[in-house]
Amino acid sequence: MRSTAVVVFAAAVSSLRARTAALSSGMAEFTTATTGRAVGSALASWTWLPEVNSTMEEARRLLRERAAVDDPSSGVLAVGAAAQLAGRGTRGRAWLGAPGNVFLTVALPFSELKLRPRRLLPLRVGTLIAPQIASRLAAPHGRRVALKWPNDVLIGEDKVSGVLIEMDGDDLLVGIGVNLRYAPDVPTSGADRGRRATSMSAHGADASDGTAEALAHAIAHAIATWARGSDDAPERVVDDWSALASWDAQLQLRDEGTLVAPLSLESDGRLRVRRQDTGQEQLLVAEYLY
Ligand code: BT5
Repeated sequence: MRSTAVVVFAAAVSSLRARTAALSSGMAEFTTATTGRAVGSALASWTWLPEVNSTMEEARRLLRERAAVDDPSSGVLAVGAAAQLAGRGTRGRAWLGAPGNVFLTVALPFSELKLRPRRLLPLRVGTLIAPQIASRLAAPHGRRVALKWPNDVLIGEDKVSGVLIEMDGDDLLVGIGVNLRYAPDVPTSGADRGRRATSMSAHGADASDGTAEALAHAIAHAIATWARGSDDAPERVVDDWSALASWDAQLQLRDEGTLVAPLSLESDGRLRVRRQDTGQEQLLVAEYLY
């Protein structure tokens, strides 16, 4: 096993030299320029592509390929791309982006995840992404990174990252977009309206060539490492999430347009809010497929 890893690593090393310099974490486990196995890593497979329609579809394709060769080691598969042509958000909304940003999907074997209740998963994912973003910003900005329920990442009031979760057979596909270099103009009306976007580079992050791949890999590695020992206590997820949450930012219920103020996170991942129109409390459930 180990010698295979060394051979793969050696073969890939020359083309990787420039990029590995930028990798901050999990570097020793980063094995190939295009696709490969990170032996000994929590990430069973890492692929980086120049351009895709959506990393969600690429993840599905790679999972199918893996099943076809009857690869006995399932484990966490991740695929990122330098450019994404048809990125999507939840409920058919579009995810905008340009090269220099992060487009990533991490496929987790669902039945192996021990965290219960499963509704806490998207919240845990948010707590794994936010520190990866905060640690790369210029010092004062890192403290302004916050989570908006369930797992958007904000800098101040503006969205820097979004997460889309889908199921594919037994795999949970976690799609992550991060505005590293570029913040798109988000529509202010229509079905795709949303809060203002911002980028990490606008807050002092290095967004030079190679950094998107390094950040994508670091996020995938953090999620895979968590998944390997995912018997998280629910209280810990609730505490971690609550510590990072943006409690001051009001949320707008998409369908009704009503503003609500977040109050607390329930132990099953639902968010308790107060409606601005009636003053009544309400529990929000994230729309995920489980
Ligand atoms: C999300 O949806 O925030 C999930 C985004 C997931 C994107 C990743 S990229 C890799 C993977 N492959 C994919 O095809 N998708 C995933 P939602 O909460 O529905 O937010 C979408 C809304 O955010 C849009 O309707 C816009 O209002 C706004 N938006 C679009 N692009 C944005 C961006 N780059 N930054 C901030 N806001 C954006």
